[in-house]
Amino acid sequence: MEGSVPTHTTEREAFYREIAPGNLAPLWEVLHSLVTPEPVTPVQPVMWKYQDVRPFIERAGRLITAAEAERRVLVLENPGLKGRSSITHSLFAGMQLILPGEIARAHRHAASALRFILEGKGAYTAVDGERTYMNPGDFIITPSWTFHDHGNTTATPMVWLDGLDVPLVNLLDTSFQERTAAESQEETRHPGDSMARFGAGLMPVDWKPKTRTSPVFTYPYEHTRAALDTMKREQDWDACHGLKLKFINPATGEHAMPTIGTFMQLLPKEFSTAPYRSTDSTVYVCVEGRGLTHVGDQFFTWGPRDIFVVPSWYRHFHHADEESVLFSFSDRPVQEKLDLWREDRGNH
Ligand code: 1HN
Repeated sequence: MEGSVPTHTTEREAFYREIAPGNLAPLWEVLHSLVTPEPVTPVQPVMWKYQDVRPFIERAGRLITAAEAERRVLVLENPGLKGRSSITHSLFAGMQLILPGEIARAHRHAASALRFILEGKGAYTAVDGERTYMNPGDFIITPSWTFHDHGNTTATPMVWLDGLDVPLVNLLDTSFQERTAAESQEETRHPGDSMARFGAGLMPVDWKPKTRTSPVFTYPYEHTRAALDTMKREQDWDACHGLKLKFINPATGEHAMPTIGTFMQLLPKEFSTAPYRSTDSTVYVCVEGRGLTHVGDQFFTWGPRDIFVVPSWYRHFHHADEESVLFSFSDRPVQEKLDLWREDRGNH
């Protein structure tokens, strides 16, 4: 398997040319790059500092309306995947701006989306007739094929990170999308309804899930931060992760979304994680604190709202200069379901 490419001879080259018009090709010429001993990814380690991107977001706000753009999003495109609107092989990420008074019209698509709120307070996103008012650090889900629209009724801009499984959906040729006739969907439930039904360790007694996505579509930072704060008192730090939680679907105990795994981790001040790698290329967002991540041959020094990528199977470690909180997401649930996910904790 790890052998080299067979020798090229004029006879062989002639043979390859002869079979090509019949849509045939020799496997032995490409086998070594098709089946590699370990992951070989075009995804590159990369970071976007919020302070560098923010002025461009503001300019986009003057250049085009949310109405004309449908979604005013600057794509975070991995330099290893140019022209493919992807941050990793399977995932899209972008920064969305919605200005005071604007709405982003209702639509739905096969792709699942997450919103991770970076800046602003109090604009809403509506999913299936229920509005959620957004605050920094909140993680919000738009499940596959649910109508959603966003609106900013506050006096300040709102910026969030969108994470979608669009590249995966398109790899599988399973994309559908449609709009509603009305720009905004009617409110059919009160804000907080899904949290009350499913987010308090309870659920309606005869409720049966219809999809694999969490029925709690909002995970307020307040709750997440309080959980980390309480847990950190025990000081049982994982060598590779500090204190790391995954967002779950309370109805199943599985990941909150079927295609995108989402996590929040706390690193205490001056903690260095042990080197770690896993097969799911991961997008990180610093929520609080300051620190650095070593990945590949790079050091990323991060602070609040900075975003960086750790590609599949790249060994990396984090160091926190201050107590830090990192949100992250990847296609780990897909890999797990297909029995493909692997990690390497060194000896930890
Ligand atoms: C989308 O529908 C939204 O609904 C955001 O806010 C980003 C990126 C690619 C495709 C669809 C949204 C998107 C998107």
